[in-house]
Amino acid sequence: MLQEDTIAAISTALGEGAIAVLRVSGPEARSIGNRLFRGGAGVDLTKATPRLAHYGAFVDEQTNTELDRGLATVFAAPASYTGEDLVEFSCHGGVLVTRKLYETLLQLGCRAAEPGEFTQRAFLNGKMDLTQAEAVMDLIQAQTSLALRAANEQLRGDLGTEAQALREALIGIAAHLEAYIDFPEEDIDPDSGAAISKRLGDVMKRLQTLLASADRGRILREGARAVICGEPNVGKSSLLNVLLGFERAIVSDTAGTTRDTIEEVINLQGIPLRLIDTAGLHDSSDDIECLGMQRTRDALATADVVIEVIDGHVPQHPSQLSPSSETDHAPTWIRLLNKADLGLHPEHVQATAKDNGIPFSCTEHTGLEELTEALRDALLSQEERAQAQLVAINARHQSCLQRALTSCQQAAAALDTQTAPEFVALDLREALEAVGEVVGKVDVEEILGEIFGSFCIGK
Ligand SMILES: Nc1nc2c(ncn2[C@@H]2O[C@H](COP(=O)(O)OP(=O)(O)O)[C@@H](O)[C@H]2O)c(=O)[nH]1
Ligand SMILES: [Mg+2]
Repeated sequence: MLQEDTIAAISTALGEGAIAVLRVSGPEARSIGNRLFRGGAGVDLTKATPRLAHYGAFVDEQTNTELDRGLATVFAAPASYTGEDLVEFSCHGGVLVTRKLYETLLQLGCRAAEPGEFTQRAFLNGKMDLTQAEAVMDLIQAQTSLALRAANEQLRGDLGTEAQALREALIGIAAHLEAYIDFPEEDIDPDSGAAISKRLGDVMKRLQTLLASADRGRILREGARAVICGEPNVGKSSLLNVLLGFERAIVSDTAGTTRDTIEEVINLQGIPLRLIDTAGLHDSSDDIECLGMQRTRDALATADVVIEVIDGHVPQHPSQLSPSSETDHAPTWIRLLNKADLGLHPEHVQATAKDNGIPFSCTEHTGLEELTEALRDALLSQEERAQAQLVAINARHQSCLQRALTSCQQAAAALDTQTAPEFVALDLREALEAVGEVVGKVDVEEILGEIFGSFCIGK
């Protein structure tokens, strides 16, 4: 499925740097590239040895002026990133020189590549499945080592392999059913029915395991949301600064200093964590403060974890907050008894005895390890962190897999109630399509044609 036009792009970030890389891919890549590049020792890119860096000059053909000198590397189809003929040019990393080379390539007949088009071609030419193409982006955008590891595993094909295995299992089940559809007067005999149910149950379990990684996927890709809340002056902004390692928020003993939410991302031992400092919650008639408090409540509604800061030095006021009233999705709730350096009030000492609060001090940094551990536990379980595999699905995979699971559940229910095998087969077909979408199996119809060709649904 090779593409007809030849595309070009500047593949490195535009700015001053030691080198920049331009890429050309498509049927004319070598011939167009050869018109830009005058290889030393008479190297001709249309015939040059692939995967070898050739040194030469980049020349504007029309004016015969040299634009720069650098390297050209040819990758011959299908052994290239895109699966097509591909040439990579490395030039000096100046903004102007890079642009000039790029414009020259366009003048010579290349089309400007769309965002992601090289990877799209790699997918269309069967170099990678859709999950791997997505992983390329995840890898580029990864902010922490865990996110990077997850992206690498997906790029290696771990998720694609599992989706492929699930497809094969579903195809097997469909084939098993086929016999009964060929002989419509026969009911599925109980033994076969049980065997099919068991295989279907196994597929559903594996779908559920994948679906359970959706939260982890979102956290690794977008960062978990940790909302710092509590009454005014308890040390919320101080906590943000301690966790960030620099003075980001204004700390003051004047209540109501933080009026808007402040967001900063930190790397919590591999987990990207979006820290959100909020305006203190208390009764106030100040309009701006009330708006700030509304933002606090909005932030709480989408929190993965809530860090409630309490002034541990004084007895606790009746709380304005409670885990159930603020959110409908029950984030992990961590209570920090701050200002422990001033001495904890006896009431809070009791709370710590019941494990209901971590003694903490922003001024002396005590309790930091306990807080870090609690946050890590809240976001990724011990097991997840230690897991050899870190498959973590994204929102698109989640929607496909959820549809697949629903269809499997319907198929299982149909089997239980001994509905005609055609209906079970229909549900399986839907499940198969949904799993196929995960890897971008565009030829689902073909495979289905093979299996379902002998079916006459609706007779
Ligand atoms: N002694 C002591 N004072 C603290 C601690 N944390 C914050 N403070 C002080 O408490 C006041 C309010 O702090 P701030 O972070 O602005 O509180 P916020 O209103 O909850 O954001 C400031 O004067 C801080 O210096 C702590 O752990 N120990
Ligand atoms: Mg504050």
